[in-house]
Amino acid sequence: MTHELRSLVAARAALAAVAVLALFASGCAIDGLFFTEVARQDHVRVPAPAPQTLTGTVPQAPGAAIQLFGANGKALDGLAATADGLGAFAVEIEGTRTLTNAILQAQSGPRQLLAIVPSLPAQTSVLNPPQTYDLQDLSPGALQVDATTTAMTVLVMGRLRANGQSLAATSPYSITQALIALHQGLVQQQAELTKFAVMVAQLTAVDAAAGGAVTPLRLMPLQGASFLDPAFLAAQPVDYTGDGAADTTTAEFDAALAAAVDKFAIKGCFQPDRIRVVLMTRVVASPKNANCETFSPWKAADDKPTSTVFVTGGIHKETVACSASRTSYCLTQPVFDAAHASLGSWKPNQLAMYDDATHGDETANDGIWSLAFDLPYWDPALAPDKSGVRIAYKFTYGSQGQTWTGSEEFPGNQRVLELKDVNGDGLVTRFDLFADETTNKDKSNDLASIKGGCGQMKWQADTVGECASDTVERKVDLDGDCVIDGWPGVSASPLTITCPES
Ligand SMILES: [Ca+2]
Ligand SMILES: [Ca+2]
Ligand SMILES: [Ca+2]
Ligand SMILES: [Ca+2]
Repeated sequence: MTHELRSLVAARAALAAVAVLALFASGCAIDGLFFTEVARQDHVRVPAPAPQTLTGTVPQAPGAAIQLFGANGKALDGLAATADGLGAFAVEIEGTRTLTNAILQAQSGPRQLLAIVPSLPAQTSVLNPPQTYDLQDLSPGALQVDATTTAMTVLVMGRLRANGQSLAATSPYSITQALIALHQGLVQQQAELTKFAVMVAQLTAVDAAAGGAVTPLRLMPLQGASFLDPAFLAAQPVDYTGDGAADTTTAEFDAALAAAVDKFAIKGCFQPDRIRVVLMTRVVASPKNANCETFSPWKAADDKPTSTVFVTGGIHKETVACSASRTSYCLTQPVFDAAHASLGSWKPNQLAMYDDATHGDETANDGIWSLAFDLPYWDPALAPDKSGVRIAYKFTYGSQGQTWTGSEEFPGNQRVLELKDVNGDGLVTRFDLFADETTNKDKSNDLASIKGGCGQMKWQADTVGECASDTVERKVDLDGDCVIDGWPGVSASPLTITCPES
């Protein structure tokens, strides 16, 4: 035997020993018959794949009950364990089972700590030895389950709810990316994220031995309900705001969460070059514009009871066209033409809008008319001149096929919109009151100078001096009290693709 061969044999023996040690060290029972069968290459009896183990630590809650929940918020049967005296835990998971956007909860009395497990793959082969995954390798920022991972979990859930997305319908890749961004934001002490994380830290610091087992955080509150359980505050006075007085309502928690979820995005795996756009308007008798002044919607359009709402427009001429020197972040002529046609090619009263909860419309008969379009897209921030796909459009109030006369919201000018997904929900949404000349109207814009109005609308990248730009999607005043409330509701879902594996 040559020296080389002897070394090789020794190395293989050592490797085998390590493998066997690893099997025993994992503490999982392996059926001796399984090895015999495999050794004989006899596959008559196919054993179940070896189990997997999820390990981690929750130092703040030694002895805690550990439970895994699915992406639907329901407890996963059998996926539970008890942490030891130092907070270490190991949850055994059947080898056939895949975890996707699962939530791990550690509970000790009223003390509750959370973390997200974006993905834990099932065993790919019955021949695989038992696998052990540590939470910190699966969940960015989860070196241990603590107040920070708890805050990150609620922030992810809050962001999804604000987007109208569900955890179950979001890719683990997207959740992983969001956790990375969130953790970075917290490390950098981003103000809104930190404020919310401090509140969660107060709530999770509640004495585990205190009476009651009502935990502070709800995994899947009903729409409109708080992620903070009021029953917890009632049973367990906590000063989560840090002003020295116990807090009895969820109001400040909810406000801090709403502010914090605006500071990061959950980027789904959206189509890279197309986006769904929902245009919305409302025809009301005495609307208030962005100056908070009442205006008439009937300056150019006739107030006819038989009329309905239409929209028309096209690609704005200031969208960059592809050329020899610009081959990306631009529109080719065929793409330009198709998108222009889908926006109505500036023919009035042809493209009907809907107030029946279809075509992107969220609520039937609420007076908000909507129409969804699928248009070419790139993120303007990535373009060399920071410009995106730019569209122009106008609403009309008339009858099918009517001319502009007596139906348009204002003559001579148009609304402008640069396609940019500001809130990261994979949609571009834009709501403007019919005939409001203070928002995204391009010329003769009536926005008051005190609000940054300069008479005309500049694209965001071209904004100079103190001129306000109102050319991208944004939150709006939904109830006409001149205070901006939130994102307009739509029933459209984003254009998605299968996510790349992380
Ligand atoms: Ca307080
Ligand atoms: Ca509606
Ligand atoms: Ca959006
Ligand atoms: Ca309002």
